[in-house]
Amino acid sequence: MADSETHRGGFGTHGGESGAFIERTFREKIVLVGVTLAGGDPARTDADLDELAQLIDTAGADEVGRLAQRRNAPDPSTYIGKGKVDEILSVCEQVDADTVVFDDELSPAQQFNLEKILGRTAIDRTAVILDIFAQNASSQEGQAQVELAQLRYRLPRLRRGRAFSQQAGGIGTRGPGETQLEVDRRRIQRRIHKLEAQLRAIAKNRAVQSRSRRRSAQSAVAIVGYTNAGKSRLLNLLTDSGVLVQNRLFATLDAATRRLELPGGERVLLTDTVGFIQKLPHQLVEAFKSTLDVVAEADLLLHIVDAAGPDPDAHIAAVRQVLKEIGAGEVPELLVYNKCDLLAGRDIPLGANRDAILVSAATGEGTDKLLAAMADELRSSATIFELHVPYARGEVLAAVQRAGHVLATDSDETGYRIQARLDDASAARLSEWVVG
Ligand SMILES: Nc1nc2c(ncn2[C@@H]2O[C@H](COP(=O)(O)OP(=O)(O)OP(=O)(O)O)[C@@H](O)[C@H]2O)c(=O)[nH]1
Ligand SMILES: [Mg+2]
Repeated sequence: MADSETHRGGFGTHGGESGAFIERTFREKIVLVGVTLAGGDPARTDADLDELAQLIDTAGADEVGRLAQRRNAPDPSTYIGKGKVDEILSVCEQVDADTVVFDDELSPAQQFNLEKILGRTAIDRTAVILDIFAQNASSQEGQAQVELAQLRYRLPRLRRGRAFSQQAGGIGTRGPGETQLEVDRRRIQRRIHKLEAQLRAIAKNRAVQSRSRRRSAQSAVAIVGYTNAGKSRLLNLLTDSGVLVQNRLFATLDAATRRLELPGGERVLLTDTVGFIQKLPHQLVEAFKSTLDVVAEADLLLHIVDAAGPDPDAHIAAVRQVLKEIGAGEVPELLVYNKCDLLAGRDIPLGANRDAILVSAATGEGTDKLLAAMADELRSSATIFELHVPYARGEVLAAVQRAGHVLATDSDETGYRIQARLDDASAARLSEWVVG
């Protein structure tokens, strides 16, 4: 049995104050653990662990071993089976690991039990991603968003006897009959409320700015995609900017907006955004919601895919999942395969996406086609139609809502009058109901 006193817990004595789950003063040795649940594919689990290794590296630590298990369902108390926990313990002892990282989110109880048995920090992918975000946040808003996400993750994981803060005295110290745990919870709650208020104020300010942009009638285009797909480099190329580009995950946390003129003279506002990933922690999605509003409110998305990446289709699916979560599932999207210069002779793994545009932000190849496609798309998606749908045809109303963006709905004696922005194909399908 390892001596639990020689290793800090993920939420132990150091966890609270520094905010980091992985130590930064030296490179921690980390064992990765993945589970393939019923119906899952072990090859997928292995690919996920490769990505987790990349996350660990970005967070400043080294993978020294990995274990995978197939299970029908997670074990409620230790996530993996008891036998596997013992196996992890012996691997950890062999390689003198500091921390064990699970690829899926652990419940607070699972985490507690695992740390007790393993005698070392046990954390999950979420904690690693939170760490990276914390390292990369530079703006006041980004820092507040990351801290909020961290505290919401930490709150249910606070433990008795493991102080969140060592500070004593002053406001917020323990009242009569109050345990240290209660004091810590209350302190975190207060901090959460303060951050929420701060973020609301920043978002309100931004909403005022974006309304004034709207009045200038420029189209808004947002660059979205998996982390490290080349979004920032493409923004730099298209707009001659100097946004930070790095071969690291989550280099960009703050949205950057630049003006861009399309070949036909149309002016658009192009915004680079935070990258997405599979199993993106919901705490982060929540905390970044106001920043991600630019995506939900955009007229068009450039969905950037790393053509040379390990599994473009899985990345596309993960990005679309997050887009749905942030209310941007219906925004028209141009699929753009980037880094085509790296494929040298190999086929581009387009799969079902034959219409995708191929570019290289490194060589500039394909960007003229991209600009032309953006102009086309904006023109077609900007057409506003008026439709008249009889009351009895509720399914047509639903079809309009699915097909486009409803701007206004009114009603008369016979039915609904709807103003909607539709693309050409949808307008053709609904032509029977179009009146103007
Ligand atoms: N060879 C090649 N490398 C590229 C291309 N586009 C981007 N890269 C490289 O890919 C890495 C990531 O690029 P970024 O532009 O920072 O990627 P991002 O999508 O903004 O990433 P995050 O902000 O971290 O989500 C950098 O090392 C870039 O130089 C490309 O077309 N070809
Ligand atoms: Mg970026």
